Amino acid sequence: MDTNAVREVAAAAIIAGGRLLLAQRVAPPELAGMWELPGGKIEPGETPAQGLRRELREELGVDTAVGDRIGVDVPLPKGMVLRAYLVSLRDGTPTALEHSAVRWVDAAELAAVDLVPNDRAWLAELTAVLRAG
Ligand code: 523
Repeated sequence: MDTNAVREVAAAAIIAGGRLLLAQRVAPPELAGMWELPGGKIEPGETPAQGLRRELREELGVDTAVGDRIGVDVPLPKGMVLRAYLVSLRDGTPTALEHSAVRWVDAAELAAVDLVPNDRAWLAELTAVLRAG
């Protein structure tokens, strides 16, 4: 593995009908119970879009199309970076296969939800997309 490569964690802003899909984390203990944009680590050899589609199949059982980036890069420990992408559903109903629950939120609900700290960096952009849709 190229140890100099920046490892990306990709997160999906899945928006449909004016609502954003959130998933409730089960681990680690400090994040368990909080809500996040689903996603995960991009593996070596994957494009971010390929890796994010794989993560969403594994975590939610859905087929998706990955679109544009949204919001800032969020630095993570160990030289990793967290990035958000606009994603649309192509097939399937999101199911919590690796989370404790999934839920769809509108802009007002998003403002009130217990979002993981990193994902709060995207609140303004997510709210703008939800209000536009
Ligand atoms: N985040 C995060 N927000 C967010 C995601 C998808 C991930 O802050 N929306 C953070 C949480 C972890 C790191 O990014 O510090 C890796 O995310 P994780 O654990 O969801 O990635 P996986 O599923 O690829 O990790 P492994 O279980 O270790 O394979």
